Amino acid sequence: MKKKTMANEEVKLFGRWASPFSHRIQTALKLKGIPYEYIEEDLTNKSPQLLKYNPIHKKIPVLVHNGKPIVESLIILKYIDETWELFPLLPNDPWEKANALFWAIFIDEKLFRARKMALWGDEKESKEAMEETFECLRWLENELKVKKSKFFGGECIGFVDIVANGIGFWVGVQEEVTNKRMLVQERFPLLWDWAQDFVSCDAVKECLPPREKLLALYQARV
Ligand SMILES: N[C@@H](CCC(=O)N[C@@H](CS)C(=O)NCC(=O)O)C(=O)O
Repeated sequence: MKKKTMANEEVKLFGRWASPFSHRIQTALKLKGIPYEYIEEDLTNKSPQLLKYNPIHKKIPVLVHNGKPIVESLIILKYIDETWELFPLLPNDPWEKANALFWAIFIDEKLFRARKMALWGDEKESKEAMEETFECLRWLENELKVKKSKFFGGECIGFVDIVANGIGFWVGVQEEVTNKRMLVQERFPLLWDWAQDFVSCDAVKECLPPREKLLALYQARV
């Protein structure tokens, strides 16, 4: 049974300012109006608490709800949605829900890998991966066309929109650093508009990392 936020609930988020995975959780908590304590992790020197709560992957984000850890951003998002009913992220209808989960996994597995290789791989890898990235973006463009809505979640942002934050914000910074264009407006007009709308949402905007700081981080990496 879904429950309302109780005053004595303790919610902690272990995250990293530059991480789109952390940003997903911050956005969801913001949309649902859940107060939480944010703990910034130094990923070059992980805290004993992070290693205790996520001993297998040793990654952020980790949500700790009343002392119980939840790891992996998609699982955390689903947990948040099932725990706090305000501002539902996943649809109620079982098929619609399965469809949203499909696209979320598609973004994380297929698109994320291709995008990463296209951006940071060697010349040959990057060329092939760029084609795969375009194909993935075409699928997402098509999904928006089929849905005929502003967001993947409908008229308000939902689960898939939050998961696609890498396309909504991070990709623009990465494109600037690597000089590789992915989200080209002429090729993906609906997705391009979606990205503008996505970053304009208050709950999204308020948790985004400062662009210049992120740019400097990627520039140092290149
Ligand atoms: N599949 C994970 C990915 C999380 C992830 O990659 N986190 C990175 C930061 S962006 C991390 O903690 N890296 C630390 C490491 O790999 O040692 C999720 O969805 O939560």
